[in-house]
Amino acid sequence: MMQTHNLVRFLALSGLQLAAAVDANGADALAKCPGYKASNIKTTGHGLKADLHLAGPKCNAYGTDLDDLKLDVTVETSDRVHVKIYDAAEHVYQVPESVFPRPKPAKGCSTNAALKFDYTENPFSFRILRTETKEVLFDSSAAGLVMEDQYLRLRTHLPTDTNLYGLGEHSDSLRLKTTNYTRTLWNADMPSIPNNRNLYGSHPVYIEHRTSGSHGVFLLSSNGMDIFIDKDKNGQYLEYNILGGVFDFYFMAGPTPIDVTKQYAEIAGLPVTVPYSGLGFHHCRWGYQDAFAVAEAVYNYSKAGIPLETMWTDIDYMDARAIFSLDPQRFPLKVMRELVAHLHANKQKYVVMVDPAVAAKNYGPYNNGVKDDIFILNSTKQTFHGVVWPGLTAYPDWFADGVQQYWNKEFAEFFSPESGLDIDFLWIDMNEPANFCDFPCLDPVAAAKEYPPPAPAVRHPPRDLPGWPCDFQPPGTSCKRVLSEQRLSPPADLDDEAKEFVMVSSRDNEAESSHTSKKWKGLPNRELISPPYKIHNFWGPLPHKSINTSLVHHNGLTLFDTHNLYGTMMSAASRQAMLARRPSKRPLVITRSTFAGAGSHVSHWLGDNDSDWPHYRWSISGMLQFASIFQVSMVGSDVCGFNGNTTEELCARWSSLGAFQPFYRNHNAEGMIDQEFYVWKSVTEAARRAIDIRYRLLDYFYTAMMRQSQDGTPAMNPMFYIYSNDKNTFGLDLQFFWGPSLLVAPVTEQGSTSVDIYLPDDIFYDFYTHEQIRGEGKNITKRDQGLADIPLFFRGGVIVPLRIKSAMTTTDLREQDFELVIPVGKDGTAKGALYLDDGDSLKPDATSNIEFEYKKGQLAVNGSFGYKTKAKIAKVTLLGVSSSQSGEAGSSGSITVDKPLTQPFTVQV
Ligand code: MIG
Repeated sequence: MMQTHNLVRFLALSGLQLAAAVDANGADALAKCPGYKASNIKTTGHGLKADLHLAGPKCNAYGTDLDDLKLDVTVETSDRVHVKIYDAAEHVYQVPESVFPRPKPAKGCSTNAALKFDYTENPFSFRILRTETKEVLFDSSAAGLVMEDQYLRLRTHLPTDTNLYGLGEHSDSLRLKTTNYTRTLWNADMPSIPNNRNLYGSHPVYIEHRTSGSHGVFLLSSNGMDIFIDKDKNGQYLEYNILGGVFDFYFMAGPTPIDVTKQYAEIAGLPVTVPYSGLGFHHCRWGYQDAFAVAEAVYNYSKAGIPLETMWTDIDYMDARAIFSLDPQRFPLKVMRELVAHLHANKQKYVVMVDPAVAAKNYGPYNNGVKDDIFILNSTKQTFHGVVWPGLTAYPDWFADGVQQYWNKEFAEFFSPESGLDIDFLWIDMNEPANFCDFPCLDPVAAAKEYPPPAPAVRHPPRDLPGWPCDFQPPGTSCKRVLSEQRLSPPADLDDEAKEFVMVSSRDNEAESSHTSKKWKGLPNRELISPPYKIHNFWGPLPHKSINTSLVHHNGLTLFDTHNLYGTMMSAASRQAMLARRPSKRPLVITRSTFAGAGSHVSHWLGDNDSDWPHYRWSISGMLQFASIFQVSMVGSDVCGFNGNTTEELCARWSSLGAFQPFYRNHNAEGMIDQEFYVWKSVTEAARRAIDIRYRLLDYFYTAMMRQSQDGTPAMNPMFYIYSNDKNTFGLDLQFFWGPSLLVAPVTEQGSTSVDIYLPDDIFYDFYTHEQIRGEGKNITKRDQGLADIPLFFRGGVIVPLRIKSAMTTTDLREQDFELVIPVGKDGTAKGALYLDDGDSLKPDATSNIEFEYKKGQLAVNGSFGYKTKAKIAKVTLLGVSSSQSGEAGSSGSITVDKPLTQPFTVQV
């Protein structure tokens, strides 16, 4: 198997690589680096400008020292300072504005700035302080500044064992280790997502949380880097070691972790809105042999009474693994159209995978790409070839002129509702970009020989598919199979104009400077394959398992500089291609590779985990880093585990935990035992119960997700986001808040039926029994948690709207009435919100923003009520009501009401 083969190779390579990273010559030279001296210092209305020149002879530790630098400090908002150090000529690579639009500074804010910039002239270093308390948050004097063409170093002092979060993508603890810990950012196809390694995405942002407050630091750089977090005789530090680019820092003032998260959204963009139905349960697996196997799984889900919202198909559907093609025998077009039509008729959705790499063979998508000149070219201006699933492949160059039109056109054709595969959402993979042709990949044609692997035979014997229309049955079954020509009437709304539609981003995408200009294009004469400084890339050489870093984009940038952007650029292009087919609908695009800001285009799943207990636990910190820190709000792990065989117990536990990830999808690797939720009785039971709870709470969670898309308030909360003064919460990453109220604390150990749960000093209510539990800043133990149980608690003070009954699809769910649960807080009050719209319009024309407030026995419902729904509030349940209300301290009570969600009202409860 692929995975085992990869693993052996990794180990060999990473050993080599680690040795190389501690390059004695470079390290010696580094000690002699001169640092910089600031001159020509000018304060400006909103900051400061200066020149930086080397303060002594060049050290040329891992490249050539740059001499003529500029320092540019801008107080951009009252909470944000931008510090940029770059070459005066501006030839050094910077992340293109088309990929990462820069935030606009607010006007007139420097007077009340929460952060202050301070500096030392010679040797130059700078500090960021909290204006009010003078507390130093960042101090670059911990080591001399080094800025070379192939290496940058900057080190900040930090308090000992401070609380750091972020710097992903990683599978480590949410709170980062502070001793001998390295985070490497270099996007990579990384089976089994091991700890302490670079994974699929790069997000060079961290939150530092102190009892005195939280702040954030974002380094806008797409170059490969190592971030060392360690301590020496001078104390704790964090050090950036970067392969190029400039120092482009944004400091965010907080002072709460949620503030930092919101401030980061102002820089990296707000996460895209997700369709309501996207929050339903998804099922996928790699290895369904034909369309009928897919249909069978859909049927079995419904037979088992497990609500399946969206069915997915992996690369199996492709003809010899070539994107934009269907296997004519196993997944023929007519059958696939029947499948999708049937799903749609049942209010279900369908998704398939698209990889970036296009099969280099005589077929439309390749021929068009060559003709349109949108593939990455090699040094002789021929199409560059690597090897992915279909064998020899070409890679779209997301910087090429016309690449968006090309991608739109292929999508419009292959995913045409009239004549193709009418998918609802999209899955994109392998966009690090991945390449099976091992570095140096001298003979891709030979390397492609093993690919594509032979397709499995069409399944025999034919079997009936109960629950599916007769004309969908596999050939040879008792049912007479007549495929109707056109089950779906062609949608009227997709006219030619719509096909041409290209979405204009709501943030200004400034056009790049002309292709001939050298601005930000990268310095010439660099070592683009094996630069002198070696980052701790798990795969060793930078291009290994990916494509050559010396390749040059159509606009002159090198892959060496842009490697970490590839997945996000594919994400943006794919979102636009989905919008071009359906301009008015919110796309849901799930990508593997990401860079900072990806959340403003797409959503993410955590990649190829293993079906084991550690990966089940790590799924929580993996999810929280994306949802709560990186502003990729929609994220989740492969439920039940991907690589390796899952177990009944693990799958049952994960089916419950997964229901409290934003993105909830069961996914499995090829060749592993089946793990559909209906395979085991206990898992069926666990999944049904978890989905029932998730769906009843879906509007509560949707409200939180929509809020995150509006103002950056995270829908998912690590414990320390809510209890930021309670030190005991800072390291917790096995329990978390799903939305503002619901505390989720799953059983985390194999064979266990109990879990210790930390309850801060606050009031909680058991979700199931409504029992009030006074948190005392210590652990409680929940026992007797069977395979279908997951401990859940309401947090006092947050009103939660629930649908009274769940349903088999989210479409039907939206018809159900609401119950309002009012878990009264410590101060005897509670507040909450409910957002309503049609669930899938890009720009809904009617919305409701309803606010609930409970005080002294009265519930007030106010806000705006633009969205028309028949669902009403039918029940109000008060938890923890005081003796004046019910005569019994701590008791709960429900009342029946009949209140339409069309206007404000108050009720006595
Ligand atoms: O080389 O498409 O992460 O979810 O099932 C493996 C097959 C390619 C990796 C994805 C995984 C997917 C698999 N893909």
